[in-house]
Amino acid sequence: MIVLKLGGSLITLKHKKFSFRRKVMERLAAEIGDYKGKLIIIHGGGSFGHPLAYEYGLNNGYEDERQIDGVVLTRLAMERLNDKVVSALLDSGIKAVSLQTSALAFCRGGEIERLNLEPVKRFLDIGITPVLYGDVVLDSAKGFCILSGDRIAVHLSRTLMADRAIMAIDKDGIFDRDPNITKGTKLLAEVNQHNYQEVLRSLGSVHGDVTGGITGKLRELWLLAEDGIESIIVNGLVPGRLQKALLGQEVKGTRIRVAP
Ligand code: IP8
Repeated sequence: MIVLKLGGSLITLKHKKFSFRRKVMERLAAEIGDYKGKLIIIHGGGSFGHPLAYEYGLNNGYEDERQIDGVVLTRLAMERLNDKVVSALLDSGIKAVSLQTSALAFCRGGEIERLNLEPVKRFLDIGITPVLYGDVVLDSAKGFCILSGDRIAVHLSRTLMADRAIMAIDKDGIFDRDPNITKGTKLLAEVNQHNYQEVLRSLGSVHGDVTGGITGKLRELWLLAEDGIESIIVNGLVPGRLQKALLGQEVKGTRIRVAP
């Protein structure tokens, strides 16, 4: 079984509120359709979830009642994005079903406390691809929090013992330094126990994403690697890369694993 995360910046235009990249999603759906094994798909929030979550300070948890508008609007925006993703998958012949993440997942202090795996497993068992997404969820310490799609992908990969995880984003992978700031950066083919700390240091903190951007992603994936599950980050904007990754073929990207 493969866990696939479709990044929010890949399927939406991150800096234009509520802009879905329909053509990109249609092509990705066609590439996904070529993989015939069991699959769980999770997608991020992009310009549907992040601007609202940021505007209402949702990741700080419950501070004042004005945030409640933010909670309901963010939930609605994520439902709308999810509907577009699932519709594109169905149009491409993938038997996919949406699972409302905020009804399955509960957090404590931003960490997953409980995630009801039952629907995920049972849909998989009957040959249906469950689709979850980064969402605003209830938090027993903070009231609510933003649960990132990356964290869900890692949690599901670990608890359901995925063969591997694939993160499709809008970049080629992880670079030796932040390519948004520095010129002449080099793509890292692999992050392993020998370079992990150094890569983390050189990336620093990335702004504009309430769930931590590429640094947050790498931290999550490293935890997974330590549990023996390999992941790969590939550029979903380049036709064919996601398909190759799904089929287990050699592909440009960054692998995250504990090297033998
Ligand atoms: O884009 C966050 O999920 P992510 C979802 O995977 C929201 O970090 C609601 C901002």
